[in-house]
Amino acid sequence: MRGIGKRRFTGPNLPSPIISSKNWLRLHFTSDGNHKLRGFSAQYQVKKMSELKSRGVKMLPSKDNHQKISVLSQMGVAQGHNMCPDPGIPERGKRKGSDFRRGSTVHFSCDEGYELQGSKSITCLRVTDSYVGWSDDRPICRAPMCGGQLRGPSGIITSPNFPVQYDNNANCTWIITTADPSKVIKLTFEDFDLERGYDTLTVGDGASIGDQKTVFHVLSGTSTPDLVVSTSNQMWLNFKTDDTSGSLGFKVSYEEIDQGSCGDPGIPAYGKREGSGFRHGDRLHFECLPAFELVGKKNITCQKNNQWSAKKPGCVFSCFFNFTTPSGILLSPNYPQEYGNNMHCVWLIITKPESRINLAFNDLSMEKQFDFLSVKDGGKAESPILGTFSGDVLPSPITTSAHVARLEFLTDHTNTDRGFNITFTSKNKAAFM
Ligand SMILES: [Ca+2]
Ligand SMILES: [Ca+2]
Repeated sequence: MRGIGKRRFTGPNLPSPIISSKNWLRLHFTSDGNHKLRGFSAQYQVKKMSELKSRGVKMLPSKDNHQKISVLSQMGVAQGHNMCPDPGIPERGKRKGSDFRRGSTVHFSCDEGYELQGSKSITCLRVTDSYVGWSDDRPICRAPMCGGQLRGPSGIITSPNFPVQYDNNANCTWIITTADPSKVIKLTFEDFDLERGYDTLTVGDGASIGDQKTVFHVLSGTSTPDLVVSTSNQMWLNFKTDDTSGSLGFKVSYEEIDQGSCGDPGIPAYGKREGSGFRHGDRLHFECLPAFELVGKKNITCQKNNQWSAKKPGCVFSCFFNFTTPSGILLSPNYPQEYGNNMHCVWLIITKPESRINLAFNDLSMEKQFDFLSVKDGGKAESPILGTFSGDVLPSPITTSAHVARLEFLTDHTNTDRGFNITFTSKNKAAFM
């Protein structure tokens, strides 16, 4: 029997069953600090070597109960000594063939823009007298590997394997050239998550890859500009990773636009924009909706090098605000991103006399027992408490007895969460009778 040595499994693909070559098998599970997924479940069984004969690691079990081999169970394999288990369909791909009987072959292909890695066809083979198994694993479909020459008018570039973790020691270079030589290239960031400080995407003007004078940005972590516009009809991208720790990677889209423009940077969530020109010298002015604070620059200008003078600002819910509107929305600061540590926020809702306030919770997720939201029936710190909330159980709606409500949000010095999203409305007292 072939020894299996060390094998590593990652991503969503179910590995074939594994048979140890000795009387022991060690599993080692490693995870990094990013992203939580379901994990894995596996079963094991001990069998005499004589029962297994040869053929190594790709065996699959039959229904024959007294001769079952270790099998990974999550997909629920259908077994029979003449039938292989359903090999499934690769994500972003297709399978031709649904006959899984011994001797039959199924074929795989990938959606456009993805490459097949593994076997294009697999055959259900007899492994021993009582076992049949596929000749290989189901292949995977992944984003085109690394780099290339791309042409306009538009397209998408992703890190290798996206949306699965990228490889270590990658060094990929893309050059984009417009189809219309009088135009320039606009690059927009859709997804971006690289190991901060160690894995980078460098974006530069023209086609002199690596030329420091042409570099617009060296990007890492999760922060990106709103967009990047070239000054010529070409732009280059270089993706480099070190030898440990991967991440999700990136997805950017490009499009050719007219010369002399910085491109549309968008409007911040919970904000508004004045000015609609994106050409050299044009200025945009941003404001946030009531109760939101502007973080960043109020005004940005389109510069001669086709770049905005700054990113568009963000609008973050204020930690203190008095609402005087009959209805509105109340969010934890930074919602739906995580709130901060050591916060003590106070919001008052003051509606028309002779009315009552109703609070409906759309979302609530806080560190249980350490971060709290309390709702008080009145405007004072010592007003009676209608409810105190923590954790992630969505509370039922609350109604005050009069026209003033006070909400207080307290967080401790560690661990944050998404926070809350509450809609308030008010009605005449008579409407509640
Ligand atoms: Ca890395
Ligand atoms: Ca906390």
